[in-house]
Formats: sequence, C-alpha cells, structure tokens
Amino acid sequence: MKLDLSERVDRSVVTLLKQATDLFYGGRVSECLEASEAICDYSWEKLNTGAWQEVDKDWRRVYTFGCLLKVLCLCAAPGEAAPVLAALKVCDMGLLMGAAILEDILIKVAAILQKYLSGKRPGPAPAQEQHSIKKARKEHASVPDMSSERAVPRLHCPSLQYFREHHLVPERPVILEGVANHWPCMKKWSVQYIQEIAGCRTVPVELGSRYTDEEWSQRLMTVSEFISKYILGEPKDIGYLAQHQLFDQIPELKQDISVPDYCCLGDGEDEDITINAWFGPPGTVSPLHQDPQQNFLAQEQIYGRVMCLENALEPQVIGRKYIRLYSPRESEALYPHSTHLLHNTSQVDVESPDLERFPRFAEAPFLSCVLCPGEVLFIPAKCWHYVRALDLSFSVSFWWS
Ligand SMILES: O=C(O)CCC(=O)C(=O)O
Repeated sequence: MKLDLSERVDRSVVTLLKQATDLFYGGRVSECLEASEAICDYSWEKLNTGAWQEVDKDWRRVYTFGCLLKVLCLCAAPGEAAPVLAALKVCDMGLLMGAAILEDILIKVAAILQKYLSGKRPGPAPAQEQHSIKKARKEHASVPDMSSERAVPRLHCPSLQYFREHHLVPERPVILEGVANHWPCMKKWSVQYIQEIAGCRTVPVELGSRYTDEEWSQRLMTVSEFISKYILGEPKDIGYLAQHQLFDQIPELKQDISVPDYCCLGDGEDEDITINAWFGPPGTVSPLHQDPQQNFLAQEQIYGRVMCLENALEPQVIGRKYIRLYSPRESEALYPHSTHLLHNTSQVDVESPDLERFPRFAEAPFLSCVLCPGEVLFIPAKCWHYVRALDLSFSVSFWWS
C-alpha cells in the first residue's frame, strides 16, 4: 500500500501505518485491527481540533488509511453480516471525514460491501412499518396563500440559447418544465427503494427545523434510522438529510439522475458540479440564504405507499416545495447575519418576519413558487432563496459555475 504522506504527518504515525500494513499482509489480523483503531483514534483527534477548513488534508488521508485497514481486518474472515455491516460504517466514516486515497478506494470497497449485504437483506417491511408509511404520506405542511405574490416564470424545455440569453446572462430565475421527467428516479424512487439501496449507509442528518435555530444540531446515523425516525416517525421530530456527498458515497443513486444539459453553458467540467441531496419530511426549512454558484434545484418524484381500502399498497406521488427568491440587490433589506459563518444567511424568518426588528424586509420584492416533482428551478448565483417542504420530499441540487 503506497503511503503518500507529507512531512506534516508525525513520522511515528507513518511508521505505525507501515507496521499495520505489514501485520495485515502477514495474516496477523487482530493485531492489525488494534493498530488500525489506534491510527483512526489518533487522526480523529486531529480532525476534530480547530476549524474544519484548517484541518490538514494529509491527516484526513491518514484517517482514511486507518479506516481502510480496519475494513480489511473486519472483512478478513468471510461469513456473518454483522462485521460487514460494521465495516461499511467504517467506510462511510472514512468517506465523510477522510480524504481520497488510492483512487477513491473506499467508494469501491463500500459498493462491494453493500452488494454483499443486499444479498442478506430482510424481506418486505412488516405491517407496522407499512402503517407508518401511510401516516407519513397523509401529513402535509400548510400551503401559503400565494395569490398576491409574483410567480417565478415557467418554460417548457427552452433551447440552450434561449435559456442563456433570457435567464443565465440576465440572472433571472425560471422553472424549467419537462427537463427532468425522463430521469430514472422519477419512476423508480420510493421511500422503500431508498431504504433498500442506501438503508445501511451512514450519513450526517440535520436535526431541528432550521440551521439557524439554537437547538439545531447534526448527527451521524444510518439512512434506515433516518427513515424510521424522521420520514415515518412522529411529525414532531424534524430531521433533514441535506448532504453534499450522498451521490459520491452511493453511486447507485447517482445513476438515476442526470446533470441538466444547461450546465454545459458554464465554464467548468461535469466533475466540477456539486450534486446535493435534500431528503426530508414536510416542514423542513432551508432559511433564506445565498450561495456563490448557479443552482438547478430539481424536485424528484418520490413514491410513498398508502394503504387503500382493499388493504393493498397503492403508490402515491408526493414532494412539493414552497420557495421564495430575492435578488442579490435586496441584500440589505434581508438583514444577513454579521458572523462570518452565517454571513450568507438572512436573520429574517421569511414566513413570519419580525417587522419591528427588520422593517425593510416588508418592502423587498420577491418571486415565489411551489416546485413540483419533475420541475427544475434555476436559481442564479447569489440569488437569495428560502425553501420549505410542503410534503415528504427529495430534491437534488446541482451547483455549477
Ligand atoms: O431544498 C432545500 O431545502 C435547500 C436547497 C438549497 O438551498 C440549495 O440547493 O442551495
């Protein structure tokens, strides 16, 4: 195993990594496991010291090497699903917290482990779970009265040139209809499908209704735990799977979506496009904020399953989002937070603004829409956007330049 690490990593750690590798190839698996755990623990401390942006990438690579060795040890003896499941969790931790090594080997290893586990998957969901799916489907957040609001314009599959001239260059938002209808996810995705494809994967979940709240936090959990607690669970709990890495972590899901053709109008390559997943129950809110890149926010069609009168399971289409857009020219009237971390986020609670504290907000013009499955919203770079899910919903956003 080629350890390409800079001088910034303590030599003792590099030596320990070499020893651990030799132990593994020498068949001394339990000693290698111990050493790999020490490597993971030590580098974990480094990853959790100071601001994340300042963590040295080489320490993240050390952590990934530690995870890889641990995975190899856990899977050394074929057989039970439990150690493979534990190994997959270690892979995910390496993917989330580490940095790529050996041509992204952890992505490949994770795919193999997931395939192995899918052969050992339990049968259909028990009746109790089906009942909760019914409950989840019935719940909606209130649709705002939009009669006095200016609607985001809509176009059906405009040409590249038309989109460029009338929307990209003048930075005008638009809803593109008919652009995502042919994506495989539109027919394929259901809560059950996501559970099957990604259930055993560990992901970060945002807890609380919005990231500006004091009690907001993030926790790592499996997609299965997320679905049973926040998608099928009690409506009082809000959890949002808002993930920048989900599609890299689980390439099987990425095959079901496409990068919108309009991204070719940008300067970058396809690999420079960041694809984000936003999966959550009704009521999840992304507070008013702006991002530096152009954005195509695509609303997926996700099927819930509802118990109909004959007790059969009927698929139902769900997934709408209420969205408001404010021009970057209105920034002052939106009262961005003053702290560095939240400078791109407004202090105003958009649907229940405190106009005594934020009087200019009332005058700021905006566009609004309810984005439905199959539709793609173009949000120009720096355009302020506020998003509230009206139903259980799965959106995919493409950030491009
Ligand atoms: O869908 C959401 O909740 C937020 C989407 C968003 O903010 C984005 O894509 O930048």
